Amino acid sequence: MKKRILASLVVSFMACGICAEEQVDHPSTDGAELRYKGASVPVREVTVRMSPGAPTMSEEEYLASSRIFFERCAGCHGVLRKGATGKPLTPDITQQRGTEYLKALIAYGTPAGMPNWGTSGDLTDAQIESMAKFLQHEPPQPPEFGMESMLRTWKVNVAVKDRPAKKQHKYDVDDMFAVTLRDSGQVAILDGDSKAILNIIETGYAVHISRPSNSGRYVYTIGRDAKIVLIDLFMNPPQQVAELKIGMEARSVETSKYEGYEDKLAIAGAYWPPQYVLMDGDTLEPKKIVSTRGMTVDTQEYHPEPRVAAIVASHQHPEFIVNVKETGKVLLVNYTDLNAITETTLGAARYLHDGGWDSTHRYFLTAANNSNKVAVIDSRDRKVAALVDVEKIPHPGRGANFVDPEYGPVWATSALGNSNISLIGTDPVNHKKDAWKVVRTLKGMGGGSLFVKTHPKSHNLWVDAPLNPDESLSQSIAVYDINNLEAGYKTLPIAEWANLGEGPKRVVQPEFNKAGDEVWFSVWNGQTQRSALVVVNDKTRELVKVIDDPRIITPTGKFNVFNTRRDVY
Ligand code: DHE
Repeated sequence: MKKRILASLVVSFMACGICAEEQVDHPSTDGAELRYKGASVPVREVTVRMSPGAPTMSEEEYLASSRIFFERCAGCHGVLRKGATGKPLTPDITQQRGTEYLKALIAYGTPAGMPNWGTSGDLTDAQIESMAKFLQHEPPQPPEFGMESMLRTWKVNVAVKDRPAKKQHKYDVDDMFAVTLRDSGQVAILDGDSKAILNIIETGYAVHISRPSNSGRYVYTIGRDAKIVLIDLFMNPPQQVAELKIGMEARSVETSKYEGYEDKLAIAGAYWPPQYVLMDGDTLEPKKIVSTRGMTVDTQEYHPEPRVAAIVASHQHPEFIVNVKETGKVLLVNYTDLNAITETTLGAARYLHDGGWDSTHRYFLTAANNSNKVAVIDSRDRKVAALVDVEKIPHPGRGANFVDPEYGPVWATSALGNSNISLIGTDPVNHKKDAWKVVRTLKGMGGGSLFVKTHPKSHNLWVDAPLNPDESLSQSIAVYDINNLEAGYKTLPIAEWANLGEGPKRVVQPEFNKAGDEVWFSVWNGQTQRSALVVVNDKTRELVKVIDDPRIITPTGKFNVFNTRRDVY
């Protein structure tokens, strides 16, 4: 039986970091990874697909179970249950296992990372029984999201001709910060110099990242609900001027940076449906939608749901570099002619996630976090320069570039799964024997790290650990002297400086100001608790300012306009 139902599953979007921690309590589960990946999927409409051979269940039961699946399981197992961080759960597998086996699996979890939903008290016996039956049916199919759906969501709120020709305020656009206010679905625009909040802008649900246009005038922001909001920083105060939804779930957005194409185009990648979309840079008008469905890089099997992870704009060619997570492929998407898009497909490794440029902006280094590798993409020669082995679950953000006193230019990544910071040599010309190898491993505070950062003017390497279960680590930052790496790190009690009272107070994502002399941290607390931004003097490592305005709700990523548009990190 196959029936399309607009079930309007209003799936409440739990704050993945915080709620997942409260819900998951399996002794052998990697807590940091689950806290990070176990986020709910904001899918609202599904098609019920009952399968022959599966235990009978009512449509109501099926829909209730699919709701639980999207809230708690899809982040790891994928919307179509084809497997991602979690194992595949398609009917050919689950029907063989049978109801009793699946009930035990869901109730007790596994040492490989599946949480114990039953013994933790998160799911009742009746819910577990339904889930065990539901998993033996075809996965519900969320709708596609093509041009017609997209155009229905497209709005230009301020026409290009009505936007100011020059900036209308005294602030330096290049030193502005776009700050993700994750759980309020907003972005705060702050002035880097005065630290004043210039505006709070409504964006998508559980907003994820922001990227400024090449000129710095515009900021593109994307929410987990795949809504892009375009912010014009020339306006006083900076304001939202256009919006578009490119699917039902997404994480990445970027804009064209190649000479002659500056500010012209934008691209966004979706988790669901698996596709990327090219848009007009100043209106967000969608121009081309390209599916990423296809074969996996290694086993060469079809994957129906390869999600789009990080996207960067090439400086070498008029191309976007698109990470396709589940197939482990990197696409070089040439945008010179939107009616004849060419894609160069590079085989890397699974599952591609985030990454950033080396200091020359020729090589894109990106984490394949399930393979424990960093793929090095040579954007000039359009090839994979190397697949570098690193330790468990690399997570660089955009990484950090500096000159190692012994090994020359390196790019650094920390990790979710262990406390090491891996330094990879990036200079195949003057340091050939060290290029594309881990040349040095620094011992960090602990696992659960997400982001590292430095700046060409800084001698410090800053490393967070927001997902470490030990609060003394997740609420602090580690800082290394790049000229004396062997001396190890010092910790700064950033959350303590913010003095916020109750809450998890995770210290996350260092980000420099334009001058490279101050570094900003988010103290990410619960939605109803006080959060803050903490600004530190990079040279003295002393506190400059705590920005604890009540409007700063659950801050996570911060994007300095100059450093982000020029890929300085
Ligand atoms: Fe992110 C970047 C996906 C959870 C904060 N995150 C990215 C990118 C991807 C991604 C694909 C790279 C975008 C790019 O460069 O184009 N993130 C995901 C997930 O799938 C995941 C694991 C679970 C989820 O359901 O979203 C996830 N991310 C988180 C968080 O829990 C974080 C810590 C807090 C939050 O805001 O939700 C978080 N992700 C960030 C930040 C960046 C990011 C701050 C950008 C870092 C940068 O410096 O560029």
